[in-house]
Amino acid sequence: PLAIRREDYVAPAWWIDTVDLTFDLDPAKTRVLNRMRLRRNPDSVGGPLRLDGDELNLARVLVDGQGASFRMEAGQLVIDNLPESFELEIFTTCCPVKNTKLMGLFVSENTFFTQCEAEGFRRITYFLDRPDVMASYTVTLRADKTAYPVLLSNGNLVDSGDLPEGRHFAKWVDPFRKPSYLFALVAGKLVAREQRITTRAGRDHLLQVYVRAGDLDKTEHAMNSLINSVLWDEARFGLPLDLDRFMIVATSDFNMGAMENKGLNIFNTKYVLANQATATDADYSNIESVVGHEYFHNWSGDRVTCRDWFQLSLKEGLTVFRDQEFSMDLCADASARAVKRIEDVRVLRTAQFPEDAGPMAHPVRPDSYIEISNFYTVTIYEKGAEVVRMMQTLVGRKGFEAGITLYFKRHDGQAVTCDDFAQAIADANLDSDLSRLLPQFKRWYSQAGTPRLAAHGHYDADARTYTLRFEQTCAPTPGQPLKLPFVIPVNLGLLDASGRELPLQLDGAADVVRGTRTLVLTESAQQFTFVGVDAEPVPSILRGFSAPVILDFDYSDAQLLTLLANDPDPFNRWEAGQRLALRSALKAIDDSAAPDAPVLDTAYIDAMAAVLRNPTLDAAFKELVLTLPSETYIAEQLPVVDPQRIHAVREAMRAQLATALFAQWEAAYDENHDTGAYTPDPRSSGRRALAGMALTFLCLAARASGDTVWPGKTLQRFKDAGNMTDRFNALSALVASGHSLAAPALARFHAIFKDEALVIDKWFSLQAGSPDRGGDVLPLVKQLMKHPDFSLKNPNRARSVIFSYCSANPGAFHRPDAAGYVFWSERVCELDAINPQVAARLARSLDRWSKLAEPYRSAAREAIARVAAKPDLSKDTQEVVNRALA
Ligand code: B3K
Ligand code: ZN
Repeated sequence: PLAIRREDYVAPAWWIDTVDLTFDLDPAKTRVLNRMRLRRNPDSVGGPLRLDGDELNLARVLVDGQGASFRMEAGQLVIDNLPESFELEIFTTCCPVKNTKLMGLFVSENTFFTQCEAEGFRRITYFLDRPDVMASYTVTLRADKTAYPVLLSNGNLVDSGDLPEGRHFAKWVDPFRKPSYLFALVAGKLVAREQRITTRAGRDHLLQVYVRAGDLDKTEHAMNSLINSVLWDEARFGLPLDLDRFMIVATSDFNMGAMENKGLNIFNTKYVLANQATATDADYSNIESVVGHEYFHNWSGDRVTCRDWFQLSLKEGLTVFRDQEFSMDLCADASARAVKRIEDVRVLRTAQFPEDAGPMAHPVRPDSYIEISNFYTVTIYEKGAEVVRMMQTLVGRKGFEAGITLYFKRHDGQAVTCDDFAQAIADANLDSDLSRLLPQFKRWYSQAGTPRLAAHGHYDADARTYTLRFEQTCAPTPGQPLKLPFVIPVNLGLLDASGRELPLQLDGAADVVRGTRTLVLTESAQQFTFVGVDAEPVPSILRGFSAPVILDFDYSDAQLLTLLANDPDPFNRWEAGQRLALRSALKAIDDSAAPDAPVLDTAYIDAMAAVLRNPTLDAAFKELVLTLPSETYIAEQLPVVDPQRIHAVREAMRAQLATALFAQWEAAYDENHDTGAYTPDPRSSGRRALAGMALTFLCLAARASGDTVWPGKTLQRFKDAGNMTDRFNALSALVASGHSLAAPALARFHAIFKDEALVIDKWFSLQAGSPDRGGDVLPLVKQLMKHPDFSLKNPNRARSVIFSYCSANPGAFHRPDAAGYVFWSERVCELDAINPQVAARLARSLDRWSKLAEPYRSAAREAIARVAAKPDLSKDTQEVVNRALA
């Protein structure tokens, strides 16, 4: 397959002004009548009309009402010799019930849904299926009234009524021009939770959340999240809801989380449905983020969209940043905000940093792709959000809001580029560092790879100065051997030895800052000298994770303990604990001479005990501090990775924490397990998280000591729990400790929730992700795939078993006998024939194969090569495995 390159962008030869679609919906054969008005783009190089199409049956093409001659070329419908402007009518059919790719028009549980981003609209009709072609849509849906009572599309319902033979119709008009990827329709038996709201601008809106009839009692949280999103975007950025009616519809068959179709967001049920009996605190919080995310796209994506798919982060990075800010602003206090920030950074460092160091590394604005679906990545989304966040750091919160206002004023209704975005933020802040450094700042868009920032401190007692020297480097990535220096905002504070914040005065500058100061790095090497420093300070560098870089600083253990105990910046306080744990882990992994020696030293254990006992710290923060760096994160720090060794060392650390802190875990459980009537707010969910962690460690300790009290209590907790969070945490504690009570608890859990698909996903995923003991997880996973509830066709279910094993359970997946890799290659091939997007995502779980130690490395390579050799592999999976082997 051919690579598409960013440099090759050319404006479309034709514009489509209006689209009038009529659907006769039938699962086996849906008829689509597409009538469009087109005109030549005078600013283009010209050429024939080339319309994209995929798996369509073409019946008729009329130009201005006359049969027209056309040809098919590489799947495109090509028409020559067209007038300057004309009406084009195309009649096609497609087969939604056979659409297992879930792109275009598909059927899920007898309901029609669409997914068009990025290139799914061409599976519905022939079209200029590219985001810079924006048209006005009128859509008429016709279907059997009993089977499909609800008929939805974008915009406003302008007409509806009955048709002969038990059929009916609905006609929708979208008041906004949009690219084809934002088109949507839904038809089926659904019910809606409805809410009318009046916004501060004084406009009335109808909000609706559509679900299957039995799920209405799980829509309150999604609705509240939607209301909060509408109010927040208006209050924080002055961006109002621009539609009379805003709809969310849930489907259980969906490739990703959700989709921001104009006025008709379609969601994976996982990010809509929640009540306290079926959803965990994490589910509640994800629903809030995803509902917010899709709603915020209404401006950052829909009103202003991408010129081409290389600009994907224009809408995704910005919208992730917006949903992060939304969740942060909903937090009641600074501690909850810090917890949210730590969680976001953890995702970035455990998923995006490895991507940036692996075969799929690409810039936030990529230069080429074979299949765009492969580029809905943590780099485009999460790193893209960090790039936007750095802009905010450089221009300040108010300046950033002014930049956003200018961006939407300048580009409303347009399809634009990442350059246009950065330019607008800079132009609204002409005397900022961002404006001064804009071309260099934009290297964050063009250069892939995670920069490494090495810092060295030098204290001069005679001069009473402290000098910090920074050196930045960035390793080569595919196609980019050499990198130029980035603009790196470094938030910094200095503490004295007792942990008090020092005033910061830069040499030669008059101003003194108390607390955090932002240093802006631009050179490969740079130094900053602080004056009036009475004793060697402890530097707190990169507070709040002010830039997506790897910071190397040769902290002493004592300095890290000082930061852990005192840093007023909660992010760096947490980070100090992570560094200490990581240091011990790396030392133990290296030290094969003493495989059974304790990994964690007394100072660390004492510090953790102090954190657990500290009455001024929130439970949520304690839970994060006590969570050891993940196996994936530890692996990233090593040049050669032995996954079994990492797993063994991390498990030993957990066993040590369990036993050494037994009394503290008991206290933590006693103090936090009763959270009263269920609410998913950060404070009480933090307490549930810490109580859950305590149970896990208490059961682990029981495993070592033979104690039966805590496993028994845990089982009782599992039975009595008043909400899914407590119930699932108790179940996980039994499973994670490998206790014999886990089996009956799992059986009971299945029996209670057999009709709740999302809970059954948790049941599968917990087992496939359970800690390996002597290679027992792979046989279990194979067993689970034979369970009557398992299905490869449902992406959530496939992910709950296969991804939980291959991507989230390294200690079980990387087997010396290579059976994990064989299993992986078989599943990738099987899935590829059903759903290439899901297969290609799974294919990425071996991204980091070349770092593996033998025998893993050769076996993994062999497995990837086996996938690559499969005939008829989708271009999605081909791109992933070929890059892995390159
Ligand atoms: N924009 C969609 C993602 C579409 C993925 C297509 N393969 C969801 C989101 O980011 O909000
Ligand atoms: Zn998005």
